[in-house]
Amino acid sequence: MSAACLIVVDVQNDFMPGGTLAVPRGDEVVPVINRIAAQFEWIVATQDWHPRAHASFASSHPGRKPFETTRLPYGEQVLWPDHCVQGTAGAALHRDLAIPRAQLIVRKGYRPGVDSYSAFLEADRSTSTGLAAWLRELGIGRLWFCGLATDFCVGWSALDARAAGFEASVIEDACRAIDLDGSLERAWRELRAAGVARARSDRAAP
Ligand code: VGL
Ligand code: ZN
Repeated sequence: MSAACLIVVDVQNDFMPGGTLAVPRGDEVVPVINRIAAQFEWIVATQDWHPRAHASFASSHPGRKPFETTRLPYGEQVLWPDHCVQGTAGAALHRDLAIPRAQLIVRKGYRPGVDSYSAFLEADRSTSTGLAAWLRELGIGRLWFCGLATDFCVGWSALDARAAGFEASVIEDACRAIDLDGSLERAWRELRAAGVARARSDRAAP
């Protein structure tokens, strides 16, 4: 049987209560993830990692406000408050996140004009982060997803994982959602349709 890997998505200060793009109760995932991570041999973390004035920031579009949408060359884009700017304290992983054995950190969204919710494919839907090939090279076939936010970076990553041929589960109580205009319900519907399992942390084990 193929190996399993825990994918810890965007557990960063700007997504925590008090951060610039706070996910409600986002900090509650930290102790849950720490508990799960102790059981996994393979762990990957992701970090949203935007340059200043990134195209996904409302502040880069005069007259536009956070949480509105706009069209970029690759399609529809939600405009966010400035968040996870490269090298800032807001972009750092939460200080209590305890995943010392994580082997790889994937940074995404670092091209000025392209967002990337997914850990696998950027929002242009064609530029690869290289993660799928890295996992395959190591014989990893089963992925468990946790972190922030369920309906954006976690959900998109799990969908792309399935599309790339991995088994994928989202650990519901190790995630929290932004829930913008029904995005959480939509995400769960798409995840189920794609064959992504919905799991609880007490059952999450490699
Ligand atoms: C995320 C919105 C913008 C996420 C990242 O981590 O879910 N959401 N950038
Ligand atoms: Zn972002």
